[in-house]
Amino acid sequence: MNSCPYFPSDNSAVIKELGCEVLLENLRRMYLIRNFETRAEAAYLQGKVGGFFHAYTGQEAIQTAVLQALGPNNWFITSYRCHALALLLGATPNEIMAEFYGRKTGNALGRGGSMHLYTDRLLGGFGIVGGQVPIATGAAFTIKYKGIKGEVAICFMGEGAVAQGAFHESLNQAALLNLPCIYVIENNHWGMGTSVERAISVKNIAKDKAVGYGMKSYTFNGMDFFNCYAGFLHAYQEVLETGHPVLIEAICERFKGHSVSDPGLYRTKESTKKFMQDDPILNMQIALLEAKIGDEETFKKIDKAQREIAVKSMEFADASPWPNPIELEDDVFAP
Ligand SMILES: Cc1ncc(C[n+]2csc(CCOP(=O)(O)OP(=O)(O)O)c2C)c(N)n1
Repeated sequence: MNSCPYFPSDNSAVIKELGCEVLLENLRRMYLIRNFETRAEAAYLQGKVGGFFHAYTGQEAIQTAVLQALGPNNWFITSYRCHALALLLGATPNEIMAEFYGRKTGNALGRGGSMHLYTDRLLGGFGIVGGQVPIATGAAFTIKYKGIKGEVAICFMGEGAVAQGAFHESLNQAALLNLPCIYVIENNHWGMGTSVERAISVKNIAKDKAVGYGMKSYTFNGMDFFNCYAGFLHAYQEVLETGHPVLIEAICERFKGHSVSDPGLYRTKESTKKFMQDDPILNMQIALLEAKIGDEETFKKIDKAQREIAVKSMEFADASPWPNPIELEDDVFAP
């Protein structure tokens, strides 16, 4: 088990800094992600969605906090678990759901499916474990090479990616060349059905790995929006100031199976029930109630409105046309 202390943060300072409206907007975003994933998974089970499907359910606090701390004007990249990041970066629920359904109105014109979503700042979701890490390093190189100020590249990956050679080469190069990159390991303890203890040789992943690259590292509570926000803001300001990359580990739980087809037999029902009590959305609501921001009624309304958006996106996708097979090779650059 990871024994690294979390980045020190203070809820009341974050509440004071962000204020009521911004905090409720972040809660809304988390509810949108949760509801969207739930409905999309239902659509998958109805046979409407082809290919793979990996929900971000349970991990919402991390990327929501990142967007609040960094703003959208940076370069983002992640693994196949990419629905939340696309939503946070402005891809509409309609276009994402239509992509899942393989429709022409989809985010990638119905050609990519659930693992390959894009926005003008999201360089994609990637199906090859660790495949996104060198690309993030390249984006950080571009920022430095062009002398762009006030931007970083931020790369999300699961803890499984840490064992890949691409991770090692990328972090070594980023540290060597002083590239403004934030590498984020979302440690949800499982790479498909393999536990982190069986896959990674060190316990405190960010702390123990970062030493080998001469990088700073931080460990966040990935189930806590406030801790993630304070930590990511600190790391962002540090990278902007120093130009040096950092390695972050956000410890979290994925509430669903690895993908929709994973029954999760490697975890007991009791352990799943237990860790699901540490829910990032409920955690945020408790903190907001303590600060006298919103009430149960407000939260219910937010949840319902996001549910309706998700349901509407299913209707939109259902009513959308299929792509024309003749256009299949348009925009394909490789021979
Ligand atoms: C190079 C490579 N090896 C194996 C796979 C098969 N695979 C897909 S997801 C996965 C687990 C990755 O787990 P992790 O990086 O912890 O991310 P998480 O799914 O937990 O977000 C594996 C082994 C793959 N896609 N790419």
